[in-house]
Amino acid sequence: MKRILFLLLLAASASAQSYQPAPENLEARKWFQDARYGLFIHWGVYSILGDGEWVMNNQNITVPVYEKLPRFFNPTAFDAKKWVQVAKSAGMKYITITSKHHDGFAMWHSKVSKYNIVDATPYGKDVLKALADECEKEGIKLFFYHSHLDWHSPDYFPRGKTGRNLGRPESGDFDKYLQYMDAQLTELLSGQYGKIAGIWFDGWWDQAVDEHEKNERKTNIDWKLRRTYDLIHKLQPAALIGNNHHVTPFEGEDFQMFERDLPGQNQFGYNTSTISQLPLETCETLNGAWGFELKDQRYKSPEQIVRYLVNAAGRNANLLLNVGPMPNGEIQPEFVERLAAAGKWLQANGETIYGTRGGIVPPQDWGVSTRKGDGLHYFHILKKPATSYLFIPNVTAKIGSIQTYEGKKPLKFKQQPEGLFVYLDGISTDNWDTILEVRTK
Ligand code: FHN
Repeated sequence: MKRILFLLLLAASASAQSYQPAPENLEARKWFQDARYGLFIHWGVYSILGDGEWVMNNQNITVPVYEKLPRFFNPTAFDAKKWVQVAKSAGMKYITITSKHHDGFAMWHSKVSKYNIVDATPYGKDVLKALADECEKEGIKLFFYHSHLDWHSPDYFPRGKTGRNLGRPESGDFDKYLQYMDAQLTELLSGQYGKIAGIWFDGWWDQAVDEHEKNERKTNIDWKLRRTYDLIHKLQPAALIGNNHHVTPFEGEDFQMFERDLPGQNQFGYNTSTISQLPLETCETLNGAWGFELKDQRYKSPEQIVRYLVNAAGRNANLLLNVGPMPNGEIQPEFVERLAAAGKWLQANGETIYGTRGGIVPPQDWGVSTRKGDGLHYFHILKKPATSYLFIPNVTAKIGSIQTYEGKKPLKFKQQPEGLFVYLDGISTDNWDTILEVRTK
């Protein structure tokens, strides 16, 4: 506890200054952008109920009743090796797993609360530790998703928009809650879990001021975010901080995320923020749910997965694709098969995705482009164009050659002041993604 207080003090004095990412942090940002594809895992005791990770709030399950769940949580089929292999054969380079979701349950052996997988379940093992060790062995980087919002802690008070009918007293010490959160993060970042690629925060929005719904209970909350961010960077300077607060990034954050939308889109009302200069990531579900939902059959096809990934890369963003493992610890076969099929596509075409940045051509009706270094570009035709050629306006870079990525068939093109014409004669554009390899002079 002394060490934590000392680190908090250090972090507090750093908070006054503007954030200067450490060299290793800048290096990690580059790695992150090169990686382009990660596996999101929402897993907790809620999986037992097969009704998603919001079940506690949605069914108004009070704290003492919800606390029975850990007693049934015995995921004997959990195998970190298998999980990491699922990510690897999908072509993913990192895993982001829920260390604590909104239900407040710690999926590691926390020393500051008994409400954790080792002390409160018959399983009694630290799954994050097993996963961290396996990731390290297999060269997969590991992020922790950590919820600011907590439906279990009595000190999470004043409450936000959610978790209001869970039987907690109408009092609490928010500062104490923040210290508890920082103490838990310190546990995760103090080396026992190795080098952590980053912390993926969520739940800040629970108490954020909503312009459309002015509400006094949501004001005057100081989350002391800089204190927490500085603490993280102090413990592990390379750890990337992202916060799914649905607004423009705050000082101290290292990447920006978009939930269930490509950067620039806002289908669900979450993503009203501007696109920053930070590395970008979009997260999406493989079926319709984050945590395990027994009845959810809305699986995305391998083709949809590939197109989403390509669309993200073309907008300079990573894709973090989610699975919600079952309460026995297995990732359901419907997920595994689809991920592996999309992974096959990546084996053949990954070069046009990994290590790329958003391309010289902004997203078009027919698809997107990615860029590798300065002279090499990929045009990804995701939708059969209406004409036998592509017309791309405002291409200022001087095009040297264009050929198909598969089979290296040279294509005719014409560059005029109004734009670039690429003639597609003799090539099929009916594929998941028809890739053209373009060199600029
Ligand atoms: O409430 C969460 C939800 O459960 C899930 O974790 C997603 C993942 O992006 N984020 C929140 C909603 O913004």
